[in-house]
Amino acid sequence: KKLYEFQGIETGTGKTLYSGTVTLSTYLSGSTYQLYDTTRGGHKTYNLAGRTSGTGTLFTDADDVWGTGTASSSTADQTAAADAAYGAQETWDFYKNTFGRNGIKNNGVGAYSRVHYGNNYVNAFWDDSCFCMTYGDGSGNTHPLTSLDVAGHEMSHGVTSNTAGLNYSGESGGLNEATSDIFGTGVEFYANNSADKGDYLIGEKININGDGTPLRYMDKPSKDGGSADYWSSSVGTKDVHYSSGVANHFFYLLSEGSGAKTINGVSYNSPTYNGSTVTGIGRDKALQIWYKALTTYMTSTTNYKAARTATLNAASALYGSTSTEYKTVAAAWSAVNVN
Ligand code: ASN
Ligand code: ZN
Ligand code: CA
Repeated sequence: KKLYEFQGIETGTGKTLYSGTVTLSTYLSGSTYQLYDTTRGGHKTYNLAGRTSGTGTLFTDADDVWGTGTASSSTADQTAAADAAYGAQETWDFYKNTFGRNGIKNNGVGAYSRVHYGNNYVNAFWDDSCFCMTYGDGSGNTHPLTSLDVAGHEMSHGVTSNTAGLNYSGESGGLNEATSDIFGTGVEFYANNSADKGDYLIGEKININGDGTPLRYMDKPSKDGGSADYWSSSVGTKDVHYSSGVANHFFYLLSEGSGAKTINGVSYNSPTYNGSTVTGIGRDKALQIWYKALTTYMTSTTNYKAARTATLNAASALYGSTSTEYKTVAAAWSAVNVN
């Protein structure tokens, strides 16, 4: 008999589908490794193995190497789990190191993730009631919705719920969705992963349309066939994933400016409503402004007009009311017809 059972933090290897080989913070209990990150609020990753309810089974492993890096339709597959655990890890680190936020509730407590939800399930979702993240395996059960931007998008719904609480309908719903696209994109750039480089596209890795095109485009949201590039009085009647376009476009313009630009090999061309030219202030400052607006000035009923005021207040608090940053916030909103 051994004197005691070793327990403790380990550094495992994740062979992900979308982000290459990454390190994962794991936990060794006896001779079994667990997909349990005690360094980030105790985040655990569970296997639903095709079920649509319950917590599932904690992923465990004998050698601390998770997944194969190849799509598999097996319900025991660890690859989707490696992507989900990596997404949770990077999202935690993004919020901590960018904004000083300690987890979704800012109380140091991690959420948990569930993968292999249902059969051919083409979505991912955050649920406030379980404080958990769930990922389907996509069509054919071979391209799970576990990319970094989707993970960051979904967990950011938890941040919005615990801060501004933007109602998930009408213009506030569009702002809620845009907040998730903005911070999901923030996570993707933050991770600086060579296999999943930062871009202003949402879901470009998960082949959700079957032809390799992204789910959404922040530089020109209408490229998805449904999203609004500009505010109009009827924008709040659209689905929240389309009315979000106005704020996604604002965020792109504030960060990168109008016109043509190539970033990490992706080409963008962002138009303006009023024909103006906007010069971006950079993504880092744009993220700080959106986060301060979300956590300090927005409420459950904030609409586009109020979001303009909230971000101007944030820019004023962070950079001053005569700053270039403040002026660019005003110009970027005007460029998406929010005045
Ligand atoms: N993926 C969708 C979203 O985050 C799922 C949903 O809750 N409607 O918006
Ligand atoms: Zn969403
Ligand atoms: Ca992306």
